[in-house]
Amino acid sequence: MHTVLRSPTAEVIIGDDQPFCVIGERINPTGRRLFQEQLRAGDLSRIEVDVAEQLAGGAMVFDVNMGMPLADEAELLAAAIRLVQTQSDRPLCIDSSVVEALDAGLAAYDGKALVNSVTAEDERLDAILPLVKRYGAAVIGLPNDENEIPEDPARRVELTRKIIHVATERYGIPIEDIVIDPLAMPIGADTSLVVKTLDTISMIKEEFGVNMTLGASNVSFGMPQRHAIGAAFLPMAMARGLTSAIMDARASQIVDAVKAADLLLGNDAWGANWISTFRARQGA
Ligand code: THG
Repeated sequence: MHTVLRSPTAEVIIGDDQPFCVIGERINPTGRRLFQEQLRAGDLSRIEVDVAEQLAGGAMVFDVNMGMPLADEAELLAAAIRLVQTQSDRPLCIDSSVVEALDAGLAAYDGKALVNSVTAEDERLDAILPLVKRYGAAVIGLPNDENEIPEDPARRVELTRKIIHVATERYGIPIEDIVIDPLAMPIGADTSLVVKTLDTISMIKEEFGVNMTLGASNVSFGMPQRHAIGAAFLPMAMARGLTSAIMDARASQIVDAVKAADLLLGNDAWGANWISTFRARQGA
C-alpha cells in the first residue's frame, strides 16, 4: 500500500516497504509565544528557519499548522504554505481543525497534499472528505468521535473501519490515500496508554494494511529527556507497522533511531541510506 505525496518537483512514497516518512512538526505556533506574536504581526520569517532546520535534520514532508487564537487561520495557513513552497520542494501536510482553513490551504498548495485531519464524526467526514476528493489529496483519519477519544484499541479499529468505509464508498477516495493516526497519548498522563497505541497499530496493520502516522512528540509531552523517549517509541511503533510520524525532525537522536530501525526492519537495502548518512556527517 503506497501513499504518494507530491510537490511540483518531488514525490514522497509512504509504505511499509519504504524508508519511514519523517514529517517535520515545527511549523506550528502551539506553545511558542514569540512565534505567535510574529505571525500575528504578519512576520512569517521564522518559518524559513523552521524549514531549514528540519530539512537539515532529515524531514521528508512538512506539517504546516497555523492554529492559534486571534488570527485569520485560513489566510495565514495559505500564506505559510506558499512561503514553505518557495523554501523547499518537500510535499506538505496541511494541519488544521478548521474546514475553511483546510480549503484555503489546499487551494494555495501546488501538488498532492496530506490533509491533517478528519475524525470519525459524520459532520466532519461530510465536511472534509469532499475537499480531499476535489483536490485529489490524501487524508489522515483520527479514530475518535464526538463522544470520546477511545482508549480501547478495538474501538479505535471500529472507528477506523468507519472512516475507511465512508471515504472509499461515499466519496470515492482510494484506500491508499487514507492514512490512519492510531492516537498517541502522553506517557506522563497514564503509563498504560502507549501500549494501547502500539496494539492499535498492530490491529490496523493486520485488518486494513493502510499507512499510519501519529504525533510522536505527544508521547513524551511533559517528561524530561523527551528525545530518548521518542527514540525508543518510534522503532517499537515501526516494528508494529507505523509507516510515518509527525515528529521533531531537528532531533538527531530520534531521527537516527528511525534510520536505524529502517535498516533493521529491511527497509534500507544494503544499508545504503545508513552508510551514506553517516559518511556525509563524518565528512561535514
Ligand atoms: N496527530 C496528527 N496531527 C497532529 C498531532 C497528532 N498535529 C499537531 C500535533 N499532534 C503534532 N505536532 C506537534 C508540534 C509540536 C509539539 C508537539 C506536537 C511540541 N512542541 C513544543 C512543546 O509544546 O513543548 C514546543 C515548544 C517550543 O518550541 O517552545 O511538543 O497527534 N495527525
